[in-house]
Amino acid sequence: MSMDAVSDRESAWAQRPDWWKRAVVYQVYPRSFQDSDGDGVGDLRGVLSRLDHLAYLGVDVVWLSPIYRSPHADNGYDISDYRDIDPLFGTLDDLDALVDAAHARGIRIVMDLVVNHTSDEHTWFAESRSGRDSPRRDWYWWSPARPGHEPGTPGAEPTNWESFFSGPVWQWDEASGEYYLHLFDRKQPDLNWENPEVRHAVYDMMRWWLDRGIDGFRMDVINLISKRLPLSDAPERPEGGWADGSPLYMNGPRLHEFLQEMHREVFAGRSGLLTVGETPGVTVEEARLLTDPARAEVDMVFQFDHVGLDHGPEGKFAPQRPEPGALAASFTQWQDALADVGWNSLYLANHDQARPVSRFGDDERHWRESATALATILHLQRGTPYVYQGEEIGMTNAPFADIDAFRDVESLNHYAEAMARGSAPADVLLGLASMSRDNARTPVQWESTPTAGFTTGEPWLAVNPNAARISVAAQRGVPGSVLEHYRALIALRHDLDVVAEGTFTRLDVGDPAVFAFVRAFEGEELLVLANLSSDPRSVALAGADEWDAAVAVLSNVDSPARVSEAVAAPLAPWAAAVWHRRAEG
Ligand code: ISL
Repeated sequence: MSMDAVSDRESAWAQRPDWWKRAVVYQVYPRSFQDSDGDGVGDLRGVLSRLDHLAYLGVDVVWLSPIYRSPHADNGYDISDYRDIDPLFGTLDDLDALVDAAHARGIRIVMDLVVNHTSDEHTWFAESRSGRDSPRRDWYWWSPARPGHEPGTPGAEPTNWESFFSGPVWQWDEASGEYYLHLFDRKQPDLNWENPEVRHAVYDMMRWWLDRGIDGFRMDVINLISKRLPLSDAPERPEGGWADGSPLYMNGPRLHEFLQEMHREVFAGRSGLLTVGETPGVTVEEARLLTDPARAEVDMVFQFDHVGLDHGPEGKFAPQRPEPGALAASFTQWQDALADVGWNSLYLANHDQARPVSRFGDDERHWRESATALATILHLQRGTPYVYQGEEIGMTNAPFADIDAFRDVESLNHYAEAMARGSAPADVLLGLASMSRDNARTPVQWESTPTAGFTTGEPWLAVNPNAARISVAAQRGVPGSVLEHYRALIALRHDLDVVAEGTFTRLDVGDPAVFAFVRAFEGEELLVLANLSSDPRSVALAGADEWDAAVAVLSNVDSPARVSEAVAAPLAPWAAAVWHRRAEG
């Protein structure tokens, strides 16, 4: 293509309301990205200093995890002031400088929007808590004790729901004589979205940020904002204990109404933005409604099916290895479900998920191959891919051996509860080591030094010792490295319309562990073949020789350039290869 044609395409895409179909988003978890002042915690100036890495990678959008004022009970997902930056991360001026510098490189900045709950240290909550007649009392969920129970004693909680972070969702407030609801930690009280004043305060804050120049929002647990009323008990679990209240607070009756109102109040008349809802427990039916452009709710959502594949019957912290093939089947279901309406977010990693190369790949025997195979199948699906910091160099889980090594509130609460129940510490630690969110939060490995170039001080969470082997410095410019593979995948999305816009069709090649699919758009086709297992796998590809004129565009192993030859022998463990062709004429 000529340079003129390239820039025509660029500007045509830039005008489109669905520009994000061609975009790749990079998630920065600022606390662990880059420290600029030696306090051991990453900060905004640190992010600014690493923008060149993001430009090198080629990403279009950065999603910043929360940097607002916060007591950091949940690393910033507990906000005490929505209109200021936490001093740990810098100042509003630092943020403006970062936004300007990113924009100068053609990178948009999306902020995290955490409005299902605030911190208990937010002034809204302080006022709400100040007394039952406070004008802000019903900005949150307050409730008296269960009838017939002594307030503040076990069993007196208004409902029997279990918190995401262990224990009950209700906290007794002695001073005002009622309980408040917190689906997460007790320092994260839920806002009452039934109250229009709450909603309009949130919309006002969102407009304030957009006016400041940010380019959209990743909306934290946005499908929890509408609760089923009146709040009531969930069915008991057979084994007793706290019950799963999620059917009573997820995807509630007013969710779509609230999001449509938000869209009208905040996004209407603005362009070039990205909105993505984080929606645990979302079904394909709900996702179609949430992301149908005609309904004007959000551009896309994060669904959770594939990241639950390794949760065991006793939950996330008792994981089990999914069948090879489970991941491909789950992705295929979502590709098919959103084929005609809506849009997928494509992710394997974020700050809440243990590292995908350790969970779904093989970080011992086939580290490079499995990291690049997982990247290939993710980025070449139909949807918008998200790269989580460190994923682009194949960062792995960390060798956590002791409870003192963990920092995450979810892990610490889980451990405390398991100890109170009398579980064996070694068993609990094993579950945490493989599934704790802290696996995702170890500092980015920039260099092969003890603090990995992250800080000159003591890192808030230990650097993974494998920084000696796995780092940006060791991979940049090295052909075949994980980093260069990600760069190539991102470039493919920018260069080929079929990646951004093509339909998705899974091919049955006789083995569920082989993820084979075709993307097609206006006479252009892409074939992706990936062995998602640590064994060689045979491929029965009908009409393989019809692909022989196709060009091999990317592969993570040495493999024949022609499709028919590539499938003549079994695919090597975690081999992934991509071919492209255009129709004749
Ligand atoms: O990681 C999880 C627990 O295993 C998820 O259930 C997670 O809590 C859920 O996806 C919601 O996550 C979001 O909201 C939380 C915050 O702790 C997470 O970091 C955030 O991504 C509360 O704000």
